[in-house]
Order: sequence, then C-alpha cells, then structure tokens
Amino acid sequence: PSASELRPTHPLALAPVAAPPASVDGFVRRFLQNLNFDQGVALSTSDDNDRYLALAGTVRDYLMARWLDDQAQQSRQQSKTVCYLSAEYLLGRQLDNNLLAARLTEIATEALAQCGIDIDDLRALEIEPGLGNGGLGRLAACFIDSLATMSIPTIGYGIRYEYGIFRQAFADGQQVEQPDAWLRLGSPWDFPHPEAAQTISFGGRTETYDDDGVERTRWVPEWNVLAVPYNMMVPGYHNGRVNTLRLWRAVATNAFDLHTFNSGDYVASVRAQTFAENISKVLYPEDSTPQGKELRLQQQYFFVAASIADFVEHVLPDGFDLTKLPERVIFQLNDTHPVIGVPELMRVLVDEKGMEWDAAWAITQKCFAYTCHTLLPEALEVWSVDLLGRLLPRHLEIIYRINDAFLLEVRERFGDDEMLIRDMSIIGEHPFRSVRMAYLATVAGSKVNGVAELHSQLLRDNVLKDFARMWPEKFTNVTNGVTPRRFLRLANPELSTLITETLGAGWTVDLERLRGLEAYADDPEFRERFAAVKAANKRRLSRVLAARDGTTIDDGHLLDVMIKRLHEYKRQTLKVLHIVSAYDEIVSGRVPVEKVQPRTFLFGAKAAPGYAMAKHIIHLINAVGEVVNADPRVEGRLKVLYPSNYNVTLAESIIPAADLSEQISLAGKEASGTGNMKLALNGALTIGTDDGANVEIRQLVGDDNFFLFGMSEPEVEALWAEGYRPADFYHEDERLRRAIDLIAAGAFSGGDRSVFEPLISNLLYDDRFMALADFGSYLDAQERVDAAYADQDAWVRSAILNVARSGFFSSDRAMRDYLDRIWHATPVH
Ligand code: HBZ
Repeated sequence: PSASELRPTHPLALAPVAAPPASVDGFVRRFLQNLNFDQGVALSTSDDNDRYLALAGTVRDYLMARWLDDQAQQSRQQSKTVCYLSAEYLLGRQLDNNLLAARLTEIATEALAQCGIDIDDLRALEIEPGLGNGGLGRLAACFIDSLATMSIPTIGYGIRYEYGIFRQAFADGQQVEQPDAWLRLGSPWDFPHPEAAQTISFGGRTETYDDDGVERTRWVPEWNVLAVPYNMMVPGYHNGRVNTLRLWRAVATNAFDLHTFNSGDYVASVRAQTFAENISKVLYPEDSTPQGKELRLQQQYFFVAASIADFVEHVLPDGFDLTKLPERVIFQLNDTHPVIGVPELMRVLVDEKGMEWDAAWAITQKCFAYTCHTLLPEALEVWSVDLLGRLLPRHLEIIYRINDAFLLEVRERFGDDEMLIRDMSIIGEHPFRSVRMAYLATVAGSKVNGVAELHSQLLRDNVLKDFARMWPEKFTNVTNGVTPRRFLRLANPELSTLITETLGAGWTVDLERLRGLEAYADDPEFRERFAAVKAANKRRLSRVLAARDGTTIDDGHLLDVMIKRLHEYKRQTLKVLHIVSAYDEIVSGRVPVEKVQPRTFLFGAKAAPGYAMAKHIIHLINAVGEVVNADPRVEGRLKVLYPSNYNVTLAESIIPAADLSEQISLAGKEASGTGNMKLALNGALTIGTDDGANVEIRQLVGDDNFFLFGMSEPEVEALWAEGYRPADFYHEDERLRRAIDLIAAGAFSGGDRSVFEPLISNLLYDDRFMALADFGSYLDAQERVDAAYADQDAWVRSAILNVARSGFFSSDRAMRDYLDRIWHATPVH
C-alpha cells in the first residue's frame, strides 16, 4: 500500500497515550530507560547530573501523557482559552513542584532509593529557570500554577531566554553580575516543537495596493527570524491536568541574508545569522526603568507576534470564523511589555484576513485586557516613534490610526480641550515623539486592572485618571496572590503537616480554610507545635546558609527579613539606618546590651546592573554587616546577613523561617508586593507602611498582629506639596542624626568618608522616597516589635493568626477574580 493508505492496526497504536504505571516499579523502569537510552549511561557509571536529567525526564513522561490528553480535550471542547502574555516567568525549580502535583513524590523517592540514589542529592542540582526579574515574573508563574489547578485552559506565552536574571556575586561588598547559563547542563523540563515554528518579520516598509477595487495596505518587511516554541508542562495540583507554558526561542531562518550568501561571503552570512538569535539571548535585568533599546522591542514583538500567530493557526480549528475570536480567547497583557500585540492583531485581521477596520477593532478590544504593575512614572514604557517606525512600520501606522479614532472620541466626549488631548494622546511629544504603551493598552483593553486595592485606586485617581473618567467601567482591581502549593506546601513541609493534621487536607486548593486555625491560636499545645516548626525552619535555613556562605543564624534570634529587588522606593536604606542606629545605641552605651532583643537581619536583593544608587545601597548593607558582625560588643545580639544571588530557591528557605517581614516602601509606590503575602502566610508578622497589598494584609490580620508605621499616601502627597526638606528631619531627630553621621564619618568604610558620600548627600538633599521623614515612626515601630517579641506566647499567637487570615492571598482567589471580572472563561472538566 502507498503511505497515504496506511492506517494504524497494532493495538498499541490504536490505544490512547499511556503514562508509565504510577508505581515504584513503573517509576524504576522508566527511570532506568531514560538513564540508559536518553542519557546514554548505565546506572553504575552515571553521575549525579545524568541521574538528575533521567529523573526529570521520568517525571516529564508521566506528565506528558496527561498533557497530550488535555491538548486533545481542549481542542475538542472549543472552550475559551486564557492566553497569558508575559515577557517574564520566574518559575523556580520544577522537580519538587511537578512531583507534588502528579502525586509522585513518595513513589520517586522510593524508586530512586531502590536504585541506590538519595533523591535529595539530585534535587540540589536543579538550576532554577530565572526567566524574570522579580514580582511581575513570579506573579506570572503563580498564576499559571493556579489556572492549571483550577482546570482553566491556559497557554502562558513568553520568551525562552538563554540567559535569565544574572547571578549576583559580591566582591568587596559590591555587586558583580555573572551570566546565568541555566541551560548549561541540559533542560529536561521543556521540549522544542520546531514544526510549529513561526516566521517573524521586522523592518522594511509598507505599500498600498489595489485589491479588487479596494485599496489595501501591506507590510514589506526586510528581515525575518524563526520563532521556535518550547513547551513546558504546567501541571495542576492533584487534578490530572497539564497546561502549557510556551516559550519562544529565536533561530535564524535559512533564507537569512541570502544577499550576502549569494555574493559568496559565506562566513559573513553565517555570522549574520547569530544576529537573529540574539533576540532571545538575554533577559533585560531592569525591573523598573525601561531601557528603550531596540533589542528589547524586538523581543517584545517577537514573542507576541509568534504567540498570536500560534493561537490563530494552531489552537483555533481550521477555517475558524475570526469574528468569533473573543469567544475563544482573552490575551492578558502582563504590564505593557506585550502591548505591541494590539497593533499586531489589527494587522493580522485587517491586512492578512481582509477584515474591515471597525470590525477588527471591535474584536481586538474584546480580546485584550491589561494589568498595570507600577505607579512610578519612570517605569511607564514609551517607545520612540523613530525606533518603532523603523522596526515595525506597519504597526506604527496602525497605532496612529487607533490614536486618531481615539482622540476623535475624546473630542466628542470632552470638547476641543487641547490640553486634555495632548495629555491623553497615545503619542507623546516630549522629550521626544513616542508611543505611550500604557495608554495604548488602556485604549485597546476591555479591562484595565491594578494589582492591589490602593494601587487600582491610585491608577484611577492619578496615572490614568482621564481614561478612568472616560471609561469608569473599564477599570477594576484584582489583588495579587501567591500559590500556596509552592510557598506553603512545598516550602514549609512541617507547617503544612501541622495544618493538615489540624484541619484536614483541603487547604492546598481552598486556602480560606486556614481560617480554621484561628480557633487554635489560644491552644497552648498548638502554639508550642507552631513555635517548634518555626524554630526548625530557622535551623534549616541556617544549614542552607552555612553550606552556601558559611554563615549561620543563632538560636533565639528574631529573624528580620527584607527580600525583594533593591530599589530606592522600597527603602532598604531605611532598614540600614535602623540597623546602624541599633548598633550605635549599644556601642555608645546608651542601651545596655543585655536589654537588646537578639536579632538577625537578613537581606536578599539584586540591583539592576546600571542602577548606581541601588549598588551603593548594596555596598552599604555589606559594609555595615561586616563591621557589626565583627564587633564583640554586639556579638550574639545583632547580626547582618546578605546572602548573594537571592532567587526563588533561596526564598523558599527564607520565607518559612522569618519572624518579621519588612514591607517598608514609601506609601503610594509599591503597587502590591507579593513577598509580603508569602511571609504572612508562613507566620511572619509584618512591619509595614500603608502601601500596596500591605493595606489589605493589615485589614485581614488585624492591627494587633501588624506593625504599622509611616505616612499614609495622602500624607506623603501633602508633605510633597508643602515642600519636603529631608535635612530638617536629620536636624530634628537625634537618633537619625547619629546614624547618618556614623556612616558619613566612615565608620563602615575604614574611615574613608568618600565611599558613601553620594548616598548620604542623596538622603540629605533629595530623598525622593522620604526615608528620613518616616525614620522616627519606623524606629518606634521597631521598639514595639522588640517588646512584642519578648512575650513569646503573644507573638506566636499573632503569627498563627497571620497564617489563619492569609487565605485571601491565594493566587487561586486572584484567578477567580480575573475570571469573574475580566476573562469570563470557565473550567474544562
Ligand atoms: O509587580 C512588581 C511590583 O513592583 C510589585 O509591587 C507587584 O507586586 C508585582 C506583581 O504585580 N513589578 C515588577 O516586578 N516589575 C518588573 O519586574 C518589571 C520588569 C521589567 C520592566 C518593568 C518592570 O521593564
């Protein structure tokens, strides 16, 4: 028979895809098969990396069968799919999460033991995919976990950076960045699908042509790259579901630079190919100041265009009626990074599919929704018209046309108010002509949401106020959330066991059940067990730190943690000033050392490589730590730890051990925060300002279980309006003056007064984030912390109540909010 007549006849070929049996035997068999036939080694000669890759491959095989099944089912059911468009996914390690989700943890542990392997030795080998900067990227990872657990058909689309967020090291207390070669030892969790590659075009020009009497426009691009999808499986927790994270990698097309090729300069032609591959080479490490670099815009368009084409060509059935697109998809824009998808969808619908502009616009508006993650004006992304027009000429035309129609609407609504027109225009004129991506997203999106109540309110009142006046119903809030699977169940196994023994097992997918713990907050036996878990977690963290840095946490210390990106608005400086002040009080004899509550201050933070002030702050933290940790006068009382290269893996050790959570941003600057949620959920008490989601944490856990300090957002505004002079606070507050003077005098820089001069003069004469104004209130709050910690019974009670009342911060709840308020998609069972 000819090939086309061949049909499967073998019974195995007719059966559905079968996962390996979920038994120790089944696991051992599969593991050895992978070790022998994929890694190409015998068990006896394999090293730990071979074994890790074979183990990961085995877990993947179990998931793969379910994934194939889900793909088939989702395409049968034609259900609405959530396409989460995000330039970042800060995933963390995969092995434990995937074992847990697929109920394979015990089986795998036993199977490996029967092969003479301790699974813990392999766990430690996994390099986490750090394909994100911080909160925004980690949020995306929590969301896709929750969506899979809730059986919502989802595709997470993003970029498979070859180098994720840099590895941070310290040299003489200063940050140095090293490349993060996370793919070096192989990448067992994702697999390429070259057959589903998309060709993505750039540059060139546009032209009009006559299409049967209708004038149309087409884009004549100049160069292409190939976008190759790599799929990662995203298993739901204990529900047998597996969604997809599809990350695009840039590969040169064969046709690349045919001109050079044909001219005989073969080597130049091959070299030119690497140009294309640069697009997915590296994650930009700035988490708040867009760089405006051409490569970054290339990255954005690259992954968004590939994702839209993928959805239209491969997810939708052949011949799908695109006027029904909004019934099948919602593209959620994770900040403005994917907003170029708006003109891209318009281009596809109008230029490629021949749709009328108005019809295409109506569809596009229904298919997108926009999440904003910031309030800082300098973080709002703009692209110069020059650059955008050169790289994406057709998209620029489309943006202009969208803007023309939009500004007409503004005029109709508000009259010819030229000031207003200038303020609302998607095209800004100063300091250079540019496209304001947040405005484009707001105009195009069906909904716009902030990430905490306060943040959403400030978006409506300030950043996007004219738009909120025009379309009040467009604006909504979804307070962020975190996945309880990774950040409680996996990170804190002992607390998880205690909770399950107390409340039963359902809490991992229904976090509000933690409320049940309130009843135990006054139970002495429960408190004792809870306190024992915290102590054990501190010892565990101490062992982790001892192994990587040779540092430890002493028994009995209050563990005070500040873990987040290094940024002036987050105010690590305020924390340092507190430490310096506490140190100074002891060494100058004003406070007897035995009266001091022993504390370990722990920082984790990376600074954007080009952010000079943030790097000064890192230097200062390390310098203060070096002096404090070496001074016998405070030994056993104060200690400062700053492990380098803070990442998701390290967070999972720190968070369960923390007593005190530092959330001390200037009110009105932190959109939400999510570390604050993870720490409260693990029984740390928050010392914090009324900012971001802190507001909601405090409302839920109660004032008695939260240390509030600092100005409120309206007070901040008022102080600005009145004229803020930080030096006044320096002169008026003796403790503040002493702390600053000590740093300025060179006490932490071997007497050299110049080292921290830029930092000190910034504080005294600029202090954009008002650290000095909040210092007094902060120190008072820290005194309340010390007093509270002295009463261990009361402290543990508060810690239990923090856990009990944090159920709201599950990302499952956040997903329900998105589904109800924005997406209107439903689970597929
Ligand atoms: O997003 C953070 C917010 O600062 C934080 O308050 C919030 O909880 C979190 C999740 O909503 N924002 C970021 O993490 N932003 C970035 O990482 C970023 C990355 C690249 C950029 C701009 C911002 O170009």
